[in-house]
Amino acid sequence: MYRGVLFDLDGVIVDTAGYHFEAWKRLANSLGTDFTTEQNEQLKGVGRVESLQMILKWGEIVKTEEEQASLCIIKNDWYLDLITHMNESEILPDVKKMLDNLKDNNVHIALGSASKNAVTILKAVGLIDYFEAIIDGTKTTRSKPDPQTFELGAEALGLDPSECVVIEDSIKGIKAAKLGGFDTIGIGNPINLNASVVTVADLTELSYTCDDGKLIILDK
Ligand code: B16
Ligand code: MG
Repeated sequence: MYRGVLFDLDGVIVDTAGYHFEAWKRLANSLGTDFTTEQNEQLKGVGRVESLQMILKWGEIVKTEEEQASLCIIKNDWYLDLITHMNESEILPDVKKMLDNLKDNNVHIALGSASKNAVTILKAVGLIDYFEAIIDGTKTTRSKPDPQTFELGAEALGLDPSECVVIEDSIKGIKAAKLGGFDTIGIGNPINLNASVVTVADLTELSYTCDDGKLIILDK
């Protein structure tokens, strides 16, 4: 049982992978290279600069640090154009139900995301008020699979990692949580996300109950 839940954002609360793909592909094409959906999969949970560096490496393109910084700004401007149209219809199935359940039962809730756009997205879909703590790419110095994101999340909730569970869709995120001593709920393919307490396709498949400030996972 857990007193706190740390949610990843992209792929758990909303599916922004398609928007990231559109913006990265446009950037890759402008640099004379391509970017595939398979490559996009590998960028899940990976921070912005590191994602750009992977795309440049795949395209065998060399850019200075300054050039990389401007390319990240261009990509993010395109990405922001796409996500400003987001609304609550884009919240993934049963996410709101779970947040309501946790809140009504005094289970602590935090966000643990690599995204620097997390607050914009949570506001756009109307979920920001559920989160007691938001640890995003603006607050961390080390990216997943380093456990810092989740360690800061537990600390902000005043809990020990052993009292929290992390909900994640990326291999790097699951690894980060494990390294930090957290249990995990994997969202997606069980082959990719092993070592979780349970892995489900989405939150509609998760059996749980909340009682007296605690989340209890059923059917594991
Ligand atoms: P931004 P998560 C991650 O979010 C995404 O999975 C990843 O594809 C993205 O590159 C990263 O955020 C940085 O996002 O460009 O918005 O700062 O899954 O950790 O919530
Ligand atoms: Mg994710």
